[in-house]
Amino acid sequence: MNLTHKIISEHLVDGQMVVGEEIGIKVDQTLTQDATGTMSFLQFEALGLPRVQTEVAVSYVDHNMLQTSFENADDHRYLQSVAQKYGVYFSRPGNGICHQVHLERFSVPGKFMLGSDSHTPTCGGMGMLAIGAGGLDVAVAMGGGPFYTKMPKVLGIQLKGKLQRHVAAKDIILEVLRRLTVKGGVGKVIEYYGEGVKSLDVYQRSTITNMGAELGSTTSIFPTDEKTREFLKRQGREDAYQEVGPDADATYDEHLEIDLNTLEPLIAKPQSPDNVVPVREVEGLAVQQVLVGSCTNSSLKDLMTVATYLKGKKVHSDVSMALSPGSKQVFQEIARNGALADFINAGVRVLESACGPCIGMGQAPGSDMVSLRTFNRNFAGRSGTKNDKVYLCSPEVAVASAITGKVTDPRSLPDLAIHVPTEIVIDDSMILAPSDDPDSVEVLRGPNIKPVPLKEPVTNALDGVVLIKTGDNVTTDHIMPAGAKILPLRSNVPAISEFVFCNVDADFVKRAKENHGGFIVGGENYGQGSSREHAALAPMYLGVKAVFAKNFARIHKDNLVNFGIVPLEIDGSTYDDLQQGHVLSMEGVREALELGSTSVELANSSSKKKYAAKLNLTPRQRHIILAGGTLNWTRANAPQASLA
Ligand code: MIC
Ligand code: SF4
Repeated sequence: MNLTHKIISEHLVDGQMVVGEEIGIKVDQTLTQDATGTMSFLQFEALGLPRVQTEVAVSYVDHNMLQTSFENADDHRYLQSVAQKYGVYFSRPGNGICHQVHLERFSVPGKFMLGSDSHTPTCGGMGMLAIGAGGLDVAVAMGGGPFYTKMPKVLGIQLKGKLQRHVAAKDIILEVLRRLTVKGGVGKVIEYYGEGVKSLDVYQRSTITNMGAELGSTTSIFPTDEKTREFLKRQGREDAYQEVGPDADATYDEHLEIDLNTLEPLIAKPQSPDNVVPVREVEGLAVQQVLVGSCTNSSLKDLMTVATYLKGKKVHSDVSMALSPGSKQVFQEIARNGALADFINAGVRVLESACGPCIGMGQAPGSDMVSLRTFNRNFAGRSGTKNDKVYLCSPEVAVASAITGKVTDPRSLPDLAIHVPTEIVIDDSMILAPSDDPDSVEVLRGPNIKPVPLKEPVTNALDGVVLIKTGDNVTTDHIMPAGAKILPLRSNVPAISEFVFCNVDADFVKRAKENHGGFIVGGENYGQGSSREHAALAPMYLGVKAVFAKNFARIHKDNLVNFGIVPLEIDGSTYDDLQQGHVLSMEGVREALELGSTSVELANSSSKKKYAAKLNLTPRQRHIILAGGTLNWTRANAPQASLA
């Protein structure tokens, strides 16, 4: 067996491990963050359970950190009180980015984690099977319910050789993205193996598993070894170590090989993480912003690398450089060992330990400015600036370019030793344990927190107009943007709904309201990117009844089902034919869902054509849509003490 199969088989509570069939997996740990967490905890409360049921549940505050008005601070207070009451650890704002902190303080090899953030796979660098999902799936998991998904294929990536000077772990995942594209990982777990693994430490492995999310994959995972033990030892958690890995004769459904010896520094050009070219192809391009941080590249090692090359130098006068350390631990270490002074001396703008600019919370680049970021996503407008020019690269490329003011191949840097401290101070004072006396805890809600809207069960006939037709690879950032203006509204669905598709089509919301809802038509990989369920919840609130797409990204499809919107697959010619404003109708939708039919007839009264739309849903998903969404279905089907 490969490692993925081993962990799934140890956690399997429902179904058969046959590719494409639905399986239920027991959840050991959950992770939530504030931007998805308020909704997730409101949903958990709606389930009516007294306490979370998983071994570990942690609630982080790292996304909504700008407090330009009362909303975010109110949400933080709600999250802190609800965590105290229901048995959840609470990582306070300032303690760091959820994935980095979880890797350092909670990750355990061989365990299964579900997180309400698409970069949950970061902990795959620790030999965990860690999958991102919508907040509602995580709420159900906190209640003890299994996580349901289709049994993925396992793509084995064999790493050969060793990275050469100034070539980074980031270049490995950029190379995978270059080869597979943003849809190449759909339906697959990516498992790394081979002799090249040994040379990578846990930070490097986690950069790779983190950005594996950009492939659309279910998750990514590495085996554990002495490097993992060393990492845990530094964290004072050596007893959590367990050797996990594939059998010597393990097989994979698909296979790829990467020769680390021949890999060179790479960069993803705007506006997609798979738009990857060698750095030398864009070398010399003037750069106006360099940002180091995000859950991909903000570890102690990354920051020490950047600090080492910045020491005694100044950031180029045309460049604004900023840094957001991945965790308080990392921040504290660079302060203790003097690297922070090197950043300050060089002219770096030091931000707090949080997602920050990665989710458009500040540092939006100016008009036509080139921004180089060590982050994982450069989707259009995500930085907060329309028509942005965001390039994704390694910390080595970032620092080399910050000094010269133009995109620079880091192999021109000298060879300096990078000292990563081995003795680190462990201080968990920013992680609050849950209360021993839950009855005494009052859950505090501010006026920004509105109840979760529920949907009526789906009707037998669905009709309406096509409200929008999109192209391929539309991201949840297109559907439901984030950023400093919109993110504070995550716990207020009526308010956030006003921004659906706002950067793509300013009239979408008006049209949806005038038509009392309707349909969305999408291309391939519809809804890729983040796990934000607001990309389903807000359209549902506006009356969207069904989405027709060539195919869907995994998490977004699950989120549509969770909120009772019917996802239907259409072929290329149907897609070509359907246009915005067309009036569509489907008869017998409930019957089709009840009988398990795989197709319904879609009539287009504008073009007078009829098509077949495919219902590619598991029996469980059909029941959920029939019930009007997961909350209704779970409440009707699970005993109240636990959802197990
Ligand atoms: C992201 O990187 O897009 C986010 C913000 O972390 C999202 C979660 C969210 O939208 O709250 C993700 O990756 O799931
Ligand atoms: Fe935060 Fe960016 Fe990571 Fe998402 S990708 S969790 S916004 S740092």
